[in-house]
Amino acid sequence: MSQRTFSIIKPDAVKKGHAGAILAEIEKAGFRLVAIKKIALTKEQAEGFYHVHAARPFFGELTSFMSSGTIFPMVLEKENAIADLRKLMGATNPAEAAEGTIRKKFASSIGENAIHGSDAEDTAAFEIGYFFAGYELK
Ligand code: 3AN
Repeated sequence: MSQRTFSIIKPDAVKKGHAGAILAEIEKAGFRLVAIKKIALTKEQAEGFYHVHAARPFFGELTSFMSSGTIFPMVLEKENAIADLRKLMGATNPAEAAEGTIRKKFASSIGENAIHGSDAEDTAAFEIGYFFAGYELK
């Protein structure tokens, strides 16, 4: 059954001019692009998005980075989308990411790691709703 997930091309990848190449990888892997936006977050908006990580030691660094420049939030659809996108992204730390993954190709560090992908159905639903209204999802 088809499933939706949420992803962000992060500021490091956008600044380096990798947004198009990352989108191409995603489409090549069979995802349908349901919706996409080009925006920049305020620090408060980044804190709201990452509220589950509020107690983590890297929360300040993470939310400063995610509000440091343009991002492309998007909604993607395919069978098994959540798990398959995580596989395509590779490990959080690019040094541990498998060959052929987006983070292996485009990420520079554990913090500046090119792409976000939802890790479960409930987080995907929250994250899609944080950035997109129902009428934007077709
Ligand atoms: P993932 O994005 O692979 O699901 P999480 O959920 O463990 O990883 O972490 C959320 C985000 O927080 C990561 N994408 C990464 O940008 C950042 N992050 C995780 N661990 C660290 C760390 N040790 N130092 C800085 N940033 C981190």
